[in-house]
Amino acid sequence: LETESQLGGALERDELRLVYQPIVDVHTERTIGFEALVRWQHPSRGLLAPAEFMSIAEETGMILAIGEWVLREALMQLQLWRMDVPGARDLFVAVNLSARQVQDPEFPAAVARTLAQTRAEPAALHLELTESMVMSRSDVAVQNVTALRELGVRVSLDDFGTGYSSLSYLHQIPAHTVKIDRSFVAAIGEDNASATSIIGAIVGLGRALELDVVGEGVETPQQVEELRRLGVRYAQGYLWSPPIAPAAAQEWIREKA
Ligand code: G
Ligand code: G
Ligand code: MN
Ligand code: NA
Repeated sequence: LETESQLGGALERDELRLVYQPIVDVHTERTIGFEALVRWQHPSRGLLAPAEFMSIAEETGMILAIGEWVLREALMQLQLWRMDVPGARDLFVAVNLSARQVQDPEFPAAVARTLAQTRAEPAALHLELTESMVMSRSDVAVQNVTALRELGVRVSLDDFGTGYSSLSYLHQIPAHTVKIDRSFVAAIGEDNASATSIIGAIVGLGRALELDVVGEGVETPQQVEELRRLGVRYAQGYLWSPPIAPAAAQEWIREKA
């Protein structure tokens, strides 16, 4: 309860932060974009990860205001980098959505407004959603995703392969990118033939449906070697970098974008 009332004031007190994890092309090893991840600089408990406050944010509905802040902050940051940092011109930023945002009929209009206000290029914004946020075809979520696509925004299916009906989900949601869940990547090298087969099958789907494929949670050179062999083009993970603060990301762009 205390956390709940404190979270209520976190936006006004400017306590939220974004950290950025590079997403790389596994052939060139160049950074092509960043996933933005929210943190709460709590007045007494230090820097909190989403696991410690996002469920409260969801339950109370504060997630809508937080989500708007995240979107605006990520796009403002991207614009600063694109204007000022050599190598940043073609970067994208990927923002995670919550179920409430995806189900909100006003969401596409809010995204359009934020894009206009920040003058960000729609294609430089990737919105990540998960299967559980988009349950049925009649859902407003499907209409929202279609409207977002029409704005020129790019849609990523996060944690792909872990839902109970990934194939029907892929059929319902017109996405640009699938992000292979890190559990499949972690299983590489653990003598797990099925993980390799599943990743290979996702790559095949990606080719057939013209989707970009990103491997998540890459921690070892062996894992990225196997992803390359399987035809996965993009990846992120601790092998390259954990999520980092904006100043460190800016240095990263100078060197690696
Ligand atoms: O950064 P970390 O690995 O702790 O993130 C844990 C989870 O929190 C991830 O599943 C991620 O998708 C989610 N998350 C991180 N940032 C945001 C955000 O800005 N909005 C939403 N809705 N979820 C986020
Ligand atoms: O669910 P989503 O894919 O949005 O989650 C992103 C989360 O994964 C972030 O909390 C981030 O800190 C975490 N993450 C990023 N790279 C790695 C990695 O290489 N290994 C592990 N275990 N977690 C990672
Ligand atoms: Mn994500
Ligand atoms: Na994921």
